[in-house]
Amino acid sequence: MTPPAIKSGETPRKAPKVPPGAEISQRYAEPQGAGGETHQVAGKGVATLTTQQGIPVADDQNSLKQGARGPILLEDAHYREKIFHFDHERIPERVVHARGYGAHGFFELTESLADVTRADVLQRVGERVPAFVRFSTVAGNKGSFDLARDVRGFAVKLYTNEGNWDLVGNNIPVFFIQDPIKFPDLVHAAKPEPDREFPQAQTAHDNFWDFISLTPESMHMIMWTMSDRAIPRSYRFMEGFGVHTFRLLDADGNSTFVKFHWKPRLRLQSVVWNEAVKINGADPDFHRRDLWDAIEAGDFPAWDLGVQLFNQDFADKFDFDVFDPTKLIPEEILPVRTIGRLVLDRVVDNFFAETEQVAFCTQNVPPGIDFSNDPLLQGRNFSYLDTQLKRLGGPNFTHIPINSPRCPMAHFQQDGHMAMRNPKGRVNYEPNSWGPQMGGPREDPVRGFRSFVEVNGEPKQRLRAESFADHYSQARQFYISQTPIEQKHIGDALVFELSKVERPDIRVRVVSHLLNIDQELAQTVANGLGAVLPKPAQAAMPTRHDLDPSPALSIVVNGPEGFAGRKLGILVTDGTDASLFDALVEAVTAAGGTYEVIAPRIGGVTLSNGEGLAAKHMIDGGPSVLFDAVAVIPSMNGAHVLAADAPSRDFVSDAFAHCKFLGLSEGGTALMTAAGLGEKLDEACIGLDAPGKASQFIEACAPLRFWQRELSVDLDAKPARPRNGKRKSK
Ligand code: HDE
Repeated sequence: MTPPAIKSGETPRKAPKVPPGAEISQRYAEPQGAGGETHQVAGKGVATLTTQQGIPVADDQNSLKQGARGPILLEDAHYREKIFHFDHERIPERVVHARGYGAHGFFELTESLADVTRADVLQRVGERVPAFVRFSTVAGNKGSFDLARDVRGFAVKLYTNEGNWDLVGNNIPVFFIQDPIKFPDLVHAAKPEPDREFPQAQTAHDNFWDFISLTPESMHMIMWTMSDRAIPRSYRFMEGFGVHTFRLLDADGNSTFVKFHWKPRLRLQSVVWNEAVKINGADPDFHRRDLWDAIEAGDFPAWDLGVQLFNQDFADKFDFDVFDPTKLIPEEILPVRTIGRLVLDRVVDNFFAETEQVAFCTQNVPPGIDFSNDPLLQGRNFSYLDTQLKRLGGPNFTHIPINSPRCPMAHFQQDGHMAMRNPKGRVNYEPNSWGPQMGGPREDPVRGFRSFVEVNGEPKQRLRAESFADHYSQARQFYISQTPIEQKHIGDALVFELSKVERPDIRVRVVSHLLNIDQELAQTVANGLGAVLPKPAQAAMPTRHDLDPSPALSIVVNGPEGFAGRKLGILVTDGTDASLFDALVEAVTAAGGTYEVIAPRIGGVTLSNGEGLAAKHMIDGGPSVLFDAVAVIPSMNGAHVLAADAPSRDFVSDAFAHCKFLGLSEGGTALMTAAGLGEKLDEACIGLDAPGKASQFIEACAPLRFWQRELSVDLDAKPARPRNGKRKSK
């Protein structure tokens, strides 16, 4: 008898594309042992192991000794080289943005900006240039977890025909500080405290909030980092922003100001804080795994590139200084124009060679793009080159393939550590008189990079512009642009973070700033801390209450429209209804989503029709926090077994607490009852036993979450406040 078929426990993968250049790395990827052998020596089809100098190695298992039990000999050059190299494998991690993950792709222009810039990459619709993107968290070290409450880096390198364009942005459109001289203080305060070296990857500690409470300009950014923007579901569901105002220059040197936006095709999605805390334990690599899996499955993440273009006249009339990086320009005032798309379609061959060694520099802009006087941008333009020298160990980091421009390069720079391509020929200086053939490259006043010509007769001084002095109005605008549930999350986050602060005076000082943003928020946080409401902080400028809410700033308003790009967890046991399982798989696949099977044992289960079903996770390793929605479809017998198992009860109670949509078989409902939720089932707990219910369930999962539930189960929940209504000041 042939054994029953075993179904896969997850969405089947499409065959990964073979990336260009892969043949090179495959030399190293060839299997060293075939047919179950554990050790193989070189021979037909198997490469010979060599030292770095190319000397063939006879024995890589034993060092050279004087007798089998004698001392190791210094003459063992292979051992010496191997250990020497290993000892030097690390380079310094990035001071900030140490934990990150990158992928390759391309940028394609969909609307020409030829009328405002001469940048070659922004001229011809349909043309593509290669891209490399690195996403990151800011505060944590290289080995920290992905779902820290933090800003996410969104650094894009476009290999254009006129050199590399590095748009080194974040997933939040504003920043903490206005002057780069404060950056070391900000980062020191956010990182682990220097004596004890904790907490890791967290801003929930005294030093961070002490600095923030003494730096009112950070309040707008704080509203963002305390919002769900700081705990994204995936890089794929995250916006990116160039943050600063840049300039576009045409051939005559005329300037148009520009702000850059990356808009995810999958729209916006975040997780909730309690979920983030648990994801960090269950899968610290949640975001990098998500990106890798999506690309490997052929479900390529994509973003639209949008621009906000404006002239000096707009800048003069706008409510805030466009050079102030703590301010944004609401999309409702200046719409975002889509001009291109970014697609990530290839994972790296090697993490270190590409993601770790990639060196972004804000000062890398092609002709036709230029900087504004945003002081933070000016400060960054100095810092990034400096940082690369330290990290990559010398001035030749553009010789590393990931950093190398893909367009022709010609200059007279030479030598230095690890030089790979010194200029050829006799001449290494200019001007020279060796003529066009031998004399090497020459400047090109037409094609070359030219800066915006600006007359600035100002005195040299250490001053902050008066026009940067309003620290609260846009913080308030962000807050009133959020839906009630998002406002609640901001309050919850502030209470959580400040409850980890040991000094009461620091906690109260933060509340004094919140009073300048929103009275109710300040009261909520004070209540949450058990503190008495202080006096408002002294403000350099009074908070404006006349700014309209900007719906573009809400994640919930801009959430997914379906289940595409999202993941369903399906909890099964022996005896699970095979046709229900098939119907769920069909519905989730049709919606563009993926699924993973969770079972009591990794070996899988036998479905009601006798077919085997492999599991992706054993229940203890596949908690519901890893999924956007869950279908709980054990058989009745299976449900009785799961009812006695704490991780199985947690699976449903966490999904319920995190406001997820739950699809339930009869057995699933029994498990809910065992978890104490039998009385609480609501309209987002959807029975699946009737025909057609599986696809209805997947359709129902389209919104981010069933937020009404949180308002009814969380003790801190506040009554909803109308979002679009402008609130009167109190
Ligand atoms: Fe960075 N930043 N930064 N930063 N930043 C670095 O450069 C710095 C700022 C951002 O994936 C470092 O290569 C200064 C704003 C990203 O490799 C360093 C200031 C924004 C990345 C540095 C800022 C960013 C970095 C550390 C204030 C959003 C990761 C390693 C003047 C627009 C890039 C490195 C990657 C990395 C300096 C502020 C984004 C030390 C001095 C504002 C996404 O050079």
